[in-house]
Order: sequence, then structure tokens, then C-alpha cells
Amino acid sequence: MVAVAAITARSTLPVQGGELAVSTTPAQNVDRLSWFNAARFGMFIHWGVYSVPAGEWAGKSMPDHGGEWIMEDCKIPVSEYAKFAPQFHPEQFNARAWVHMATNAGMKYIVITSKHHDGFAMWRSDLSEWGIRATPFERDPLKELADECRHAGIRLCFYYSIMDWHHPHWPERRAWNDTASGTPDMERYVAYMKGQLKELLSRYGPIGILWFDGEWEKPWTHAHAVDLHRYVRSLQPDIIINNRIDKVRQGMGGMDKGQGVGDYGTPEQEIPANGFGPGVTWESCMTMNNTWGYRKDDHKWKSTQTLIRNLIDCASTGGNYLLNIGPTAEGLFPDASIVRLEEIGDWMNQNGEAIYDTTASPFKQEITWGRCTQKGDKLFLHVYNWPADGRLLAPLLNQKVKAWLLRTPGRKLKCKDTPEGLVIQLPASAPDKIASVIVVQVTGKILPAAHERGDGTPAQKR
Ligand code: H79
Repeated sequence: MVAVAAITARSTLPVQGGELAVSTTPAQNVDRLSWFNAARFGMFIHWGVYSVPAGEWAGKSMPDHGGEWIMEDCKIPVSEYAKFAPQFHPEQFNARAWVHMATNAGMKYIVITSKHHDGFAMWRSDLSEWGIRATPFERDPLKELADECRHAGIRLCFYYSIMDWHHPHWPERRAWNDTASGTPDMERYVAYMKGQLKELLSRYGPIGILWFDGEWEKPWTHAHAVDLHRYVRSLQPDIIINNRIDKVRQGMGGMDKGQGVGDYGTPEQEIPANGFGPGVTWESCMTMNNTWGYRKDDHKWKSTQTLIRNLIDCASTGGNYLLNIGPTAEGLFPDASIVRLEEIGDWMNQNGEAIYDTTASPFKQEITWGRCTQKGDKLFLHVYNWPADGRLLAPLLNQKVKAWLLRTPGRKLKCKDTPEGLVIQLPASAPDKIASVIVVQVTGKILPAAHERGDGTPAQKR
């Protein structure tokens, strides 16, 4: 596998015009995606039998990866890897606690690995013994999560890997798959996938998203994608399907090249610098440390500041942030993740209004002090760098505005029109070290300053 660098700052990738995009024009698609676009923030959970080795195999520890990829990275014979199943006994798993941690952080959906590349089913599938059924854990984690999600009013979504290192009929069979024999048969593999997806989409109530992955290997084709897409929608017509169902993804940037059947783009471990304009739906998935599945020696945790600003960066460029947790084989979130979720929750409690249901910043040019999101006639200015002189310059000209700190709506801030733009007079110190939100309510149409319209200083590329 290719090195996946954890990008903690804004990516400097150039935006590739309108060429890389996921078409969402038909009204039906817009309706289907409306909850997702309003949600802006979700929790990814990578949980599977790989949390038993937790990054270490036969004294070997792989640099940076080797969490959920340990079978492939260490070329572990399937017969050996199978021995992790009896050791997977997450008695401390508490679906209510997990869901509570997600909702408390302000997350509106949870995407959990029902089956990762190792083929291990995290539910009691009738179609394979390779899964929870092979463990001493006599419960169904997906059922418990589905019940708690419904109870808490948050959407449950399933990740499902197309590539399967375990199944004898996935045609790119690994040399270390020592339990498979005979010739792989893709038709039988597809029938197996459909059977498993039918279980996932009929046992747990309405599912928000099917989050496919592992689509890049040769046996998977556009024709398979079209057929599977139709099948999935026949089971749950309103379900959202990510673009990785098809063969269109452009690298880790995650957007489509050409026309695919998926609903939205999936940048991985990076945040697009400028988004992709209105009508294009996307979600950046990122780890909290460097690994998706639990890895006991990965201590490279991002700061809460980075995580919150990543979320703001996504919202201000019109996308969602899907932040990962890798629970242990005991069924616990790592302490470092719990602390960060709580701190994100504190910020979201105060400032969620500036994230949910917002659209991208109307400004083309980079704002040096922070980011901007928009909802109707309101702009939310997320100030990362509080100006030392207390004067915040917003690129708006000659507009009738009212401005206030989000947390003190009763106290209006002084505003002044200048040739450079709108100057908002701020209190001496930042109310929030990570991002302080200022609301600017504009009467009439929002008109960015001249250089923003392209008839003054040319907009800077970033
Ligand atoms: O589940 C997590 C990872 O295990 C899985 N996706 C996230 C959500 C994943 N991580 N890294 N990879 C998959 C590496 C895949 C890299 C590549 Fe490619 C496959 C490089 C070339 C083929 C990505 C897909 C870039 C081009 C196609």
C-alpha cells in the first residue's frame, strides 16, 4: 500500500477545475443528499479483528501503517490471521457509550466498518463463518449500534470493502491466502457480496450511507458498479452511496474522473484547498493519529485545535469531515480519542450553528485570519488568528451589516466601511483560542469586495 501521509494542515493540492467532480444535478440526488450536506460532521469507526494484533506481528511493527492493513503489510498467512478471531472478545463494548461520545462531539452520523479488506464480518452473517461468529463474543455489535443510533437520532452507516483478502473467490488472491483453493470465481464473489449487503440492509433498519472502499483492484469494473448500485438502491431507495462503488476515484484526492454512479467524493487524509464549487458533494475522511484501525504504538495524535480547524476547513469549502476512531479489541475508544471528542464537543456546543447546514465561504480569496461559512443572510467568520489591533478586515464593500460574537448576540460590534473592505472592531482578546466565531448579518445580496469579484486585484491561488 501507498504511504498515506497524515495531513494536519491545509492541503496545497491544486484544484482541478470542474473536471474532477461528482455529478449531483438531478433533483432526486439533491434531496437524498440534503441530510448529509447539513450534517457536516461524522464519526468513522475502524473496528475489526485487526485490533487484536494492534499493529504488531511476530515482533515486527510496520512503519506508520499496519493497523487494519496488517495482514497485507506483514503477509500474514490467512490460517495464522484466523487465530486472532478467538482473541477478539470486546466485553467492554458499550454501544450506548460510543453513540453518546459521537453525539456529544456534535457528530451527526457514524460510519462503521462492517467488513474491511480482511473480509471479517462485524455482524452475525449467515454467509460466512469468518466474522463475529468465529469469536467468543456472542453479541451483534452492528445490531446494538443500530438500536442506540436510532434511540439517539443519529444515522448509522456501513463501510464495506469490495476487495477481500480472505474470500477464496476474490480474484486477486494473495499468495499468503493459504486457506483458499481452486480457481477464484468473480460471479460467485459478487453473489456473496450482494448476499452480505442484503443482510446489512435488511436487519438494521434504514442505513444512511453505504461507504464502499477497496474498489481499485482489477476484478472490480464499472459494470459491476452499475449493477451493485441498482441492487443496493432496490433494497434501500434513499441510501447514499459513496463514489468508491465505481472505478472513478482519482487517487487519495478522492474525487471522480468521469461519470460514476456514486453520490459523493471521498478525499482521504487530505482536505481539498478550495472545495469543488456548489453542487458537488464531498467528505474528507481522516484519522486522529496515523492509523485507522487501533494500533497500540501509534501516539501521533493530532491536537484538538487541528481537528476542530480541519472540520471548519471542510465546512468552509463545502464539505463534510469524517473523523476516525480505532477502538481496541476490548471494545474501548483510546483515551486520547475520548479526550479530543470531548473537547471538540465543547467547541461544537458553543459554535455548532456556524457549522451545521452551512455552505462554503462566498469569498474566493484566502482570508488570512481564518475561514468563513454561510447560512442564508449570515456569514460566520471563524477567526483563527485574532488581530492584535482588534480590527478584523472582511472582504465586503458597502454593505448594510450587523455583526456580533456568536456567543454574545446581544452585544453588537462596531463596523466600518473602508476602501479595503469591512472593518469589524473586536474585543481585545480572542474568546476562543481555537476559533472564535463572529456572525455578520448582511441586508441584501452579499457582494464580495472588488478584488473578490475579479475586477480588482486578481484572486490569489492557494
Ligand atoms: O479504510 C481505510 C484504509 O484502510 C483504506 N481506506 C481508509 C478509509 C486505505 N488506506 N489506504 N489505502 C486504502 C491505500 C490505498 C492506496 C492505493 Fe490507490 C490503492 C493507491 C493505489 C491504489 C487510492 C486508490 C489511490 C488510488 C486508488
